[in-house]
Amino acid sequence: MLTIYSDSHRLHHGQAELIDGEMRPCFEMPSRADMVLARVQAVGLGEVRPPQAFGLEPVLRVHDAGFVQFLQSAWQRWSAAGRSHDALPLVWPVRRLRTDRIPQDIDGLLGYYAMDAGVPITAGTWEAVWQSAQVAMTGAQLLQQGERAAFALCRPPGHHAARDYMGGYCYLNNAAIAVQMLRDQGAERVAVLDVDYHHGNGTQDIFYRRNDVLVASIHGDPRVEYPYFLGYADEIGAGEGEGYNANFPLPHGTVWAAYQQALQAACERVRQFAPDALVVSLGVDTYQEDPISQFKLSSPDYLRMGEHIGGLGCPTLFVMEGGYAVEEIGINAVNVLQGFESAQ
Ligand code: OKP
Ligand code: ZN
Repeated sequence: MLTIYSDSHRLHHGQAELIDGEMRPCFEMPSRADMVLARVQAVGLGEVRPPQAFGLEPVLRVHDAGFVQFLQSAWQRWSAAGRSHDALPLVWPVRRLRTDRIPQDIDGLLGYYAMDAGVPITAGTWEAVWQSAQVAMTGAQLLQQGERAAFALCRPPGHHAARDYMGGYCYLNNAAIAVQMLRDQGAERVAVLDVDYHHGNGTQDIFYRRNDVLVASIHGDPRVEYPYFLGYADEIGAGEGEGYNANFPLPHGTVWAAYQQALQAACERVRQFAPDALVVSLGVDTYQEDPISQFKLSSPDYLRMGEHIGGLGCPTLFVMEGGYAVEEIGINAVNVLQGFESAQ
């Protein structure tokens, strides 16, 4: 399987995130992607290629132009305000506050375009975010050119980012951009299977009213887990998209036996949809040692996960999302890819 990777991810390295009431070093760090790349090379998964340049147009097929402009200019605005540490939002428009007026000041803009404080913006963030999206688009093009599978080693991740907001370490929704590109290049139906521990609220939101893209997600129950405000089982899509969103929330402590049942059900939905292509939002923060997550999968379980996905027999683009147990992130992610290949 081909891997697409860019060193540019290193340009994004937030200093700190707000967690448990403290500013602590960001869990979403450059060594995550380095470890995954090292494992891809150690097992000889296949060739590693740099991304191609697709420009802004495919990004704007998914994201709001004002939001993208904000991302591009946020660091400049922040540093023009005399600040040198990471940019972070600190006020959000909750119920009955106005969202029909976009603030002009950088602090207002950060709050307007963010869902949480998990999205530090640094001098190099935009370039890393941009290249991460190009990595995903390159993967989509490979599928379109006839590859059976590809691995987009994206960093930063994307599935919490929606049309016009960032959040949860995510800025642009790499998987959604890849899905839209596949659609625009002729795939009639595209399915997303999101196996990251956290609900992919951004991806769900982007495709919620559409019947050409099925989104299925297995994740920690939002009653007790981030992102808290989306990811319930009764979110089934709306309008034309009714029946084309499927959530499988699972409790803290979930082990493989229960996870596998949800995975089987999600795969069944994908099979019924008969997609021309599948995009897997591949987070491995379901791992038992993950420092911010509460599922209990072991490293061999990821081989089984890959086998289930491979059993769908669908052209598949894997897009890297979360996974914060840095020592094992490479083993776990590449186990999914090798399990997938073994089932082909
Ligand atoms: C990004 B991805 C944990 C706080 C979680 C944000 C998590 C973002 C995860 N107590 N803060 O889905 O892996
Ligand atoms: Zn996650």
